[in-house]
Amino acid sequence: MGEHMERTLILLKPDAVQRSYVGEIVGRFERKGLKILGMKLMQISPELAAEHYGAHKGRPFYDGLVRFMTSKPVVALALEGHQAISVCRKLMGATFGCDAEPGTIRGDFGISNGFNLVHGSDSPEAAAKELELFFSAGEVLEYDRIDDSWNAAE
Ligand code: DAT
Ligand code: MG
Repeated sequence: MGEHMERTLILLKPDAVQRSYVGEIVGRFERKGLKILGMKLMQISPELAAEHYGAHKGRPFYDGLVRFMTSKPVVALALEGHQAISVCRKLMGATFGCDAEPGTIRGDFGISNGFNLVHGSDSPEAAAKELELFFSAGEVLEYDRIDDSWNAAE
């Protein structure tokens, strides 16, 4: 990976899948220039949800968040790109749909606080931990893409 290349874990939450926004949301990340290294539809177990959201344990919204995230399938994405973590967070928008700016995923498609369509890692440390939680080694592929050079930092 180049100097400023990063990887991040994105989850299309159960509301995104139920509301048929998978293609639209994956397309936004893809068109921005992020490279899909891993992608799968999966059901999150209570144990995985607890590990993933461990930092929020004890918060008033925690139980509802785990119930929501385990209620229906999600799509997990491993994305790579120049400054991928902050770029993806910008594409996602503010946490609550009612605050998120139009033009962002949350700002365009949701109005709820809890049902906010997407998760994105918020630091390199979180990304490394989360990618390992959601993907096994063989599920994240390294490959050349024809437009890689156009999405480089230079
Ligand atoms: P983000 O997903 O933007 O990183 P976060 O990590 O602070 O936000 O919170 C994780 C998720 O928990 C968030 O996507 C939605 C839910 N959540 C956070 N605060 C909440 C609240 N006050 N009420 C309901 N849900 C909340
Ligand atoms: Mg977060």
